[in-house]
Amino acid sequence: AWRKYSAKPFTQKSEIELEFVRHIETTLARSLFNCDELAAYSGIALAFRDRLIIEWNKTQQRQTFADQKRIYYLSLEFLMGRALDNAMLNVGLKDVAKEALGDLGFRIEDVISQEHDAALGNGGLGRLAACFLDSMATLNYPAWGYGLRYRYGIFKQEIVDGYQVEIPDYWLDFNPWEFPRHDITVNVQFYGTVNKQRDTQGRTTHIWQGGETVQAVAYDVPIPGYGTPTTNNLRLWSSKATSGEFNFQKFNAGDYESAVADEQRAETISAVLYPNDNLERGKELRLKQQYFWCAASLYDIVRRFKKTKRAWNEFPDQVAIQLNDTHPTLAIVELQRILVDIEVLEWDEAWHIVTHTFGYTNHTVLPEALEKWSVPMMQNLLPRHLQIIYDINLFFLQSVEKRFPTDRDILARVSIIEESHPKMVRMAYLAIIGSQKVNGVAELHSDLIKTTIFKDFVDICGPDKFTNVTNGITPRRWLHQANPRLSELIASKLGGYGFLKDLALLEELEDFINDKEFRKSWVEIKLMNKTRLAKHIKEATGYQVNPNALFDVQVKRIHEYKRQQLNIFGVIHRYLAIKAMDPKERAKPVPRVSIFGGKAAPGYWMAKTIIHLINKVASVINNDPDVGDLLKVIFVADYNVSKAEMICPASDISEHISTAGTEASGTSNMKFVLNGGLIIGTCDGANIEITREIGEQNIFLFGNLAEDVEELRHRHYYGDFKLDMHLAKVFDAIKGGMFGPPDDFAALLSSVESHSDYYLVSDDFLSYIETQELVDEAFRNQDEWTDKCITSVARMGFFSSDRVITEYAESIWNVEQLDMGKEN
Ligand code: 26V
Repeated sequence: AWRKYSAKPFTQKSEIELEFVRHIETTLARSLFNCDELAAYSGIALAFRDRLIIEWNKTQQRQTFADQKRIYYLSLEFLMGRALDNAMLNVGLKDVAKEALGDLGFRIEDVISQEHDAALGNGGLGRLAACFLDSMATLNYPAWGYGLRYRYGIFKQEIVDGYQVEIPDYWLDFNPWEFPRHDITVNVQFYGTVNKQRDTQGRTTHIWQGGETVQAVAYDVPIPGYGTPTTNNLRLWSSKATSGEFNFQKFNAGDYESAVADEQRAETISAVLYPNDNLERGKELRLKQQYFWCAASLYDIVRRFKKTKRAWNEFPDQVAIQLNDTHPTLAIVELQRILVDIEVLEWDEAWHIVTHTFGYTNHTVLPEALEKWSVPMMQNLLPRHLQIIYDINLFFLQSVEKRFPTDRDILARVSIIEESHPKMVRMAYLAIIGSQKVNGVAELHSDLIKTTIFKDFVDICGPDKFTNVTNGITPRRWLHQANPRLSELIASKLGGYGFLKDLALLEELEDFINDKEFRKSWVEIKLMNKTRLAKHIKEATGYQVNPNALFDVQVKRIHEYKRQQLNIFGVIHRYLAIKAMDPKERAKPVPRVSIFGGKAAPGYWMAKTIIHLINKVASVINNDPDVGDLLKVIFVADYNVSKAEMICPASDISEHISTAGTEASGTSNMKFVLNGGLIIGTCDGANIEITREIGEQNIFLFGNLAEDVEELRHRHYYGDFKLDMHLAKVFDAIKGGMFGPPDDFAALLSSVESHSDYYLVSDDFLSYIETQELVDEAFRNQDEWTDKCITSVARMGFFSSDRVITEYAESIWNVEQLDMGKEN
């Protein structure tokens, strides 16, 4: 009987208009006569949200009914960006919405750009999680994301006098995409003590008592798949003081201030995203965030499993939990605790379940990023978990000792506990021991972890535990949404948008490589995208750049290993060369715009120095009348997902130039190539596989190889170091004050000159500038350049996150797609 009342999704313009007006007038209580773009955004977002909710509810019912194994993706970061455009495209109604908005007097682009980015992530790791959610929904996998609902996402970056300034990102003012579930809460315990007790059967049990309790409240975000009714759920936990007697007592006792302080302390847990990437600092609040989120998520997952009334040994057949880096490793310990302490399973039975449930993805080999928590801190905050970790370690080390009785050092090397002062818990080791599979994110990276940081574990656990799943990106956001014109052009040749669901279909584009009209449109689209970026640059920086120049882009977090310093030194080299030219010669070089963007972690001084140098160099070069259009340097402030959507389609060449062996994968490299840009890069991360797919004639590779890095560093360390002569001239210019007080950059130069050049900037400099000359050369021949671009796009099918998710599902999760029958 309820059926006839159930809500229906709209499909037509008139219906969208009706819903839009209804929301403006009633939900928002505004008059249509003062409906500005922000209100229009709110109205259309609410209309689409309603539509998502219907599919979302149905999806949850369908998945419960199907009763299959589910995927739980645990990530401290989900770098989602904007949701409206994605929602409109995924349900296939953007064109209709555009018309409807047009009727009401709005341009859809202006409305879309009112939305605040959901920026709950630092960079690659968080964006990967977002792409995975998109692919899991699109492929109809029953999957949930679990994360934290930070009140402040990654900070906003402003550039003041050439320096980065951080502004808090308060993004929750109006967020139509989240649904508070005040009825879904979990109490999470911290601190306290552990007492042993004997139960009725004479067994020892552990009771974790006292301490404080914080409440986790669920906020749900619908994740629509593309061209499917599947709308999955992203559940973000928000922290709040428990509404229990504790506060109430204090309150009644007249201790109002302290009750409020408790409240605020609890809310602090989910207040802010840590803005470091690749640097672990061991702060207690971060550990609290991790446990809070793991405990709430595990409780939720177990609760859902228990509803099925299955036996515990079926848990791994119903639940696959993927750990996005080591940040959620405590989930392993928490599940063991639930099974042993609360559900009173035997240790071995519980551990079997745990180790068949989890998978762990490693995203970095940088030693400073590997998480370790001090034992005393963990003892204080999570006393029972520390005991369990010690027990896991004990049983593990016993098994290792049995197998390697003669290896004296192996136990100390692989112990979860590092015997330092203070002792430390090595989270990656715990994650490996507690998981059934461990994967890296590109072939080189997966090989490297097996031969370096996790070598002993390959010997102990066998090679089958370690595997590779090369990263990918969702073509929905990174082609169709970011570059609608290119997507449309491709669709016109391929007979529809099927490639958005099966990116390998792009290979048919090679058939059109000699199609004149097609090539012409291709080139026009690139120019339009560059013009759009030039307009943004003009508005944001005041600098005018020529859209016909070669756009050379490096946008990513600022880090020494990513080597933005190599790029800016190269720019200075180019500038000096132009200055040294006879004015008549200056017609020769290819005009270039060097575009940088990216945030530095607030405490990372060297990264901030690099930003400062880029901005100083920009102001000198951009104002030098000798240079004109030949060279411009731009720093785009506050690089984020939305800016990436504008920048990726507008590059001719982009830079992925990390020291070989340091960038696990990289994913922006894929975004740029998919949008018809070429890349200059080192033999690192996914660059290697991109080369394999698109062909080495279509990429500009340079620099030393990963296998040579150790040897080079070793040599530097023992004094065998000579600064590259071209780089020396660049340094002389900086030291001579060409870009402001040289002291400002002294530490940066000396990291190369006198501190053994750990990132091999000098070693790769010559190769870099020579390769940049090859880029110029190639760009002069626009026809050949276009050949390379089209061929590359045609061969990028492999890098769809749909392929990635399929690999995870088949080789790690053992999860099936939901059969959508006729509906799909
Ligand atoms: C580490 C830490 C350390 C503790 C403080 C907070 C924090 C936040 C994030 C991280 C993770 C850093 C690892 C990371 O982002 N890796 C990137 O992952 C991308 C997706 O796999 C990959 O493409 C990049 O190459 C890799 O750097």
